[in-house]
Amino acid sequence: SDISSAYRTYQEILNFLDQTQSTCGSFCSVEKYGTSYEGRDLKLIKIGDDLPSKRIVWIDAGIHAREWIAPATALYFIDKIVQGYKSSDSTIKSMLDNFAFYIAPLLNPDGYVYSYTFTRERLWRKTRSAQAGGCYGVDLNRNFGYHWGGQGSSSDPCDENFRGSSAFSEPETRAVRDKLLAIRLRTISFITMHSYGQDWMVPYGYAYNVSVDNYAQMMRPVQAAADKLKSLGRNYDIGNSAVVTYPAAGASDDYAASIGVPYAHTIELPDTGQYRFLLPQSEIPELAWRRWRLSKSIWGTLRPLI
Ligand code: 0X9
Ligand code: ZN
Repeated sequence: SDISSAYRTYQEILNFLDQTQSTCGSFCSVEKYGTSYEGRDLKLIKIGDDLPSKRIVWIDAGIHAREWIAPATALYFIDKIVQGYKSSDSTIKSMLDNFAFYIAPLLNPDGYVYSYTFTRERLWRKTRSAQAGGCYGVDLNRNFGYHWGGQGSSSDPCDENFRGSSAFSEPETRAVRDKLLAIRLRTISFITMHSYGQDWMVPYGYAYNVSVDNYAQMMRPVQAAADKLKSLGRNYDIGNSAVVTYPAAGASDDYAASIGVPYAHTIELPDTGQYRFLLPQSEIPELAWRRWRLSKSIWGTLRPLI
């Protein structure tokens, strides 16, 4: 389909999920997993047999409103997996023998709509919940309940990195938390897509010098990915997220790792600073294709912790 030929509106994203579901029968299903502050549906699509024996690969995007390339890439993935299944692509078929995909392409619809609707608010990052002092919005990636309130998060409701009034104060983070807790024993990989930077990071990022116990294991696919990306002409910075970027407490990757997901990865998609959040939409197909090829080769190598 031509889903990746442009940045899509919130409504177009929902329509795409519903259209996809209507063509893939019982093989995929769209689930409403919550409701945003302003009342919008939070939806994810499950692709593959939703059996206890299948490990789940969780992919989300759009937790930050202005990072439009992330939802666009997630939609491309959905399209590729479903088309591959329908055309009996052997790589995708064998991938789906092992995994079920849960893809949530837009975790922060209120912020996305705001950034999409008002040109002068194109660089909005947070949600749109009303806060003290007449300011709006919470940085959802500071609102998760693992070391909530620590470094890199702000208590000022007017700040871009406002962490919220308490851990999980926002319906959007609560919805993700509840879904993750429900599937955590089956989930092998948690991938959250952001922009920009071309970084591939692993927890913990709430401070310096705090690492997950299985850091070496978590880094293995990241190293393989970085090598491949290099050969495709893109250099990614990889490693612990506090080191690669900065300490930031209350992020979703730390939370996923803290509840035992074996692989938790934050990907900062391109670019490295030329267009920043304003990547031209003509770049979506090639970027998403490259990311997709890479992901396919990595999923084959994931091994759960024993
Ligand atoms: O600051 C963030 O939330 C992420 N970068 S962004 O520019 N897209 O906002 C990075 C989060 C990395 N993870 C942790 N620090 N735990
Ligand atoms: Zn982000």
